[in-house]
Formats: sequence, structure tokens, C-alpha cells
Amino acid sequence: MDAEHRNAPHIAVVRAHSTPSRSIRGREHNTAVCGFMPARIIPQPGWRTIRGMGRGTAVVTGASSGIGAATARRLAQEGYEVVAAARRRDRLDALAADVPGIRPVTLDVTDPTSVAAMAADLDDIAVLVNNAGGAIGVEPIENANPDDWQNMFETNVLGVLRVTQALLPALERGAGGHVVITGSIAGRVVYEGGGGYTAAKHGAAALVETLRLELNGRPVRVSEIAPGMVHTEEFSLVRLRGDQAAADRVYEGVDEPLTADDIADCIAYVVTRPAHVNIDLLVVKPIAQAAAHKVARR
Ligand code: 8X3
Repeated sequence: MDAEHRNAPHIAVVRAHSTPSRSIRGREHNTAVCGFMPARIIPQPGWRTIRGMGRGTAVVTGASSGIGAATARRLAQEGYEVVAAARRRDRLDALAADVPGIRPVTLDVTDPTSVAAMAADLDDIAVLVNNAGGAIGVEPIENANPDDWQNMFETNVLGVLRVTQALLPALERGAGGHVVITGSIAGRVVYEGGGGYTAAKHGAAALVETLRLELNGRPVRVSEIAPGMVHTEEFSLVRLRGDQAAADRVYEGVDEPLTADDIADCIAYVVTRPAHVNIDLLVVKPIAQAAAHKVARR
């Protein structure tokens, strides 16, 4: 697929004799089931033939819930063949059953063998959304548990490193690719009780900014989406160690925190710009949140 068609909105171009996608190695993955199928396609002069139809393959990590699931769903609607990757296979299977164009892959970003197994099955991808990660705990540094910090660094930073390293060859193959991370405003500022998470997200931001410098001149875009308050089913629940009442209080009285779909919408926007347009950083907060620590509540 050429870059122009990969990024053109809602355009699906197929050969006169539709060709199965080679994006998913060793499988005849007929993309005609995902996205819309125009009744009749007339090849135009200058069109390059593409594999199957749609925009190419998008890999989304942490796709079993929240922003990851919403992004997988949205990118499939945008015409990508989506590899939805996460540890919880039952959730991925349910997502794939619900949305045409999603392929579930079991992935643990903290396990190099698991990452290598996924990479071995992909030979040409357009987009990688490094979304796996999250926060654990709100203790001040003097009481923080290093195991929690290690866990956050493993997923938010080293997971991004492992998956990006493993998929870079596939991202460079063909028309070039796009590495996106779900960062956070916690990667831009710090706040009390957020020591481990803000350190991890600052680490992820540094990784992405370094990567962009190092890939300069190669056909890979690098972007960070940095959300503020997003009300998802699990983010605060995990951070607050399963205390649902405490998790609910995070969003109490806040007029319309962002949703996972809001962030998926931003990611879809960033990846569907023309191939020469690199959005480095998109900081996204609800209107009720002026800063990490300044939130208007009713
Ligand atoms: C989540 C945003 O404000 O909880 O990444 O750090 S915040």
C-alpha cells in the first residue's frame, strides 16, 4: 500500500482480482470482511495496487479494556486490520467477536518471548499503538513499594521498548509506519502520590522523543497522546488496588471526564493524517481539568 492510500480517510482500493492481505504472516486474511466494500471499484491511473483493502495493519497493545479496546474498535472502523493484543484473551475474543476486522493476540509486554511470538507473525504493519501500561498505588515516595514501581516501569516503559524494537522492521517494511504511545499528562508534570507513575510516564515520553530523533530520515512517524483525566472502568480501580469507592471518588463531581472513545478518536486522528504529517504530542484533557492537580468539581 502506498502512503497516500494508507492515510486517505475511508478509502479502500482493491485490485480487479482482490488479493488476500499478506500483513498477517502465513495466513490468508481476507480483509473484505472488515470495513466497507464498495460495490464497484474502478482502478485509476497512478493508483498502486495494494494488498486486500483498507489502511493496513494496526497493532494495539493493552487492547483488552479501556483506551486500548476503544482504539482497536475505532481503528477497525477506520479500515485497519487490527491486531488487538493483551494478556486477557477472553476479553480480546469478545472484542473480536463484536467488531469485524479485529484479530486477538495474547501478549504480555513484560515477556520478551511473548513479544517475539507476536512479532514473528507480522510482516508489514502500518501502525503500532503502545497502549499497555497503567498506574499502581498513590503512596508518597517515602512509603512507596519498589515492586509497584518496577511493575509500572515494566509495562509503561520497557514494554514500549520491547514491542517497538520487535515491530520496527515490520513498521519500516512497505510504505512505512507509525509508532504511537498512550502517554499521560503524568509524563509532563509530577504530583504528590504519583511518583512511580509520573516517573514511568516521563520515561515513556523520553523514549518516544529519543526514538523520533533516532528514526529521523526513515519512514516511521512517532507520536505521543498524553491524556489527562479519562474515566475508564479500570485505570483508577487498578491504581487504588481494587477499591471501587475510592476509584469512583476520583471522578466525583467532575463534569464529563474524557472517555476511552475520546482518546481513541485522537489516536485515529493522529494516525490518519497524511504520511508526511507527524503529530509529535497531543495533550488532551477534559475541559474541567486545567492541570493534573486542578480539576473543577460540582
Ligand atoms: C492518567 C492521568 O492525571 O491520573 O494518565 O496522571 S493522571
